[in-house]
Amino acid sequence: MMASVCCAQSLRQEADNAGLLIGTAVRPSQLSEAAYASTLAHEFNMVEPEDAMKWWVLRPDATTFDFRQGDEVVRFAQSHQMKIRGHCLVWGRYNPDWLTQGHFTTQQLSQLLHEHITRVMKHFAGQVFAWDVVNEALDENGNVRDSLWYNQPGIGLSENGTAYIEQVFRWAHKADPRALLFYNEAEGEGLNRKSDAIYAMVKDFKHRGVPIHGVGLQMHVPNLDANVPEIAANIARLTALGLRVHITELDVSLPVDSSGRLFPDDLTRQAEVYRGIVWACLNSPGCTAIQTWGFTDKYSWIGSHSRGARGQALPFDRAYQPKPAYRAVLEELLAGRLPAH
Ligand code: 9MR
Repeated sequence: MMASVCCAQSLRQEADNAGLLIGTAVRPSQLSEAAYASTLAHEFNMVEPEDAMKWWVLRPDATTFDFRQGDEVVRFAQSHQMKIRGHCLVWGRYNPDWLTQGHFTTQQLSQLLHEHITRVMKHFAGQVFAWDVVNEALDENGNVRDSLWYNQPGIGLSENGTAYIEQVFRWAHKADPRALLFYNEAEGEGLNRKSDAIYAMVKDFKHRGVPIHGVGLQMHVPNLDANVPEIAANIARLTALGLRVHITELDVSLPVDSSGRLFPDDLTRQAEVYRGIVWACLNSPGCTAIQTWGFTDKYSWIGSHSRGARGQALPFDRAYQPKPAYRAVLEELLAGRLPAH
């Protein structure tokens, strides 16, 4: 008989039982809000700073490291026995102006990036157990994106495909040999040209001994249409390489009308998308974490990003009440992992 949702205590407890990390992105400024903090600590066993460990927060200028916001997240997590995922050391977007407009040479950029990775990882060593080392480096065709770090002007490995990515994984491993190192990507969750390119890259890295331990599948679902069999197949091929998969940024945004109202049945359809994704992860032993990109509709990047056209993407509503999506996740966690076959 299926276990009943009535008696489950929290996502966290059921995830612990299922041997899964259940995490969410957090913003330190919200940790002082009682409902935010208590829901977070009760429901999740892992956190990831949504922005607090990015260049634009950590690096006010070329010589300063400001760890205050990151440390705040670490303190909260430690006082509630939660794991901490770090995000992200290398990303071609959202870098501070002093960096993007500094006219640095490749050699200077290489030094800056090496120093950044080393200082940040050493600062959080023993606290952050896994890092998104590189975020969103590939385009929709699977080509390496033009970026500051690759070829504009890059760190000295431009036109060498994934060589700059390999280089930063090597630096990261040296900085904190105990940290799990992830490549994190958007829109490569199912089977497509981008996910094929991710697969080819990490397979090559594994075969040549480049230190990489996992792939983060972001899983921002914009159209209530996640292809669960494809996602499961992609997770299966990645984990077959001996890599972990983390679902890193799950949210399922819904269209809202001009008065902010949802269309009928969309909360139920949203719940089924959440259910399918949790099922796909639980069905694969190498998929060890599921993380949502925020947890309450009160705070989510979707609203401003879509200029109000979409929203309500997360498992808790604006008043921290669980939505059908929450119940679907809980039910799947209660069902647990499928027996290995
Ligand atoms: O949700 C994040 C938002 O608060 C930031 O302004 C933005 C830029 O740093 O990044 C958002 O998070 C992104 C994540 O870091 C990488 N994947 C896509 C996420 C949504 O844009």
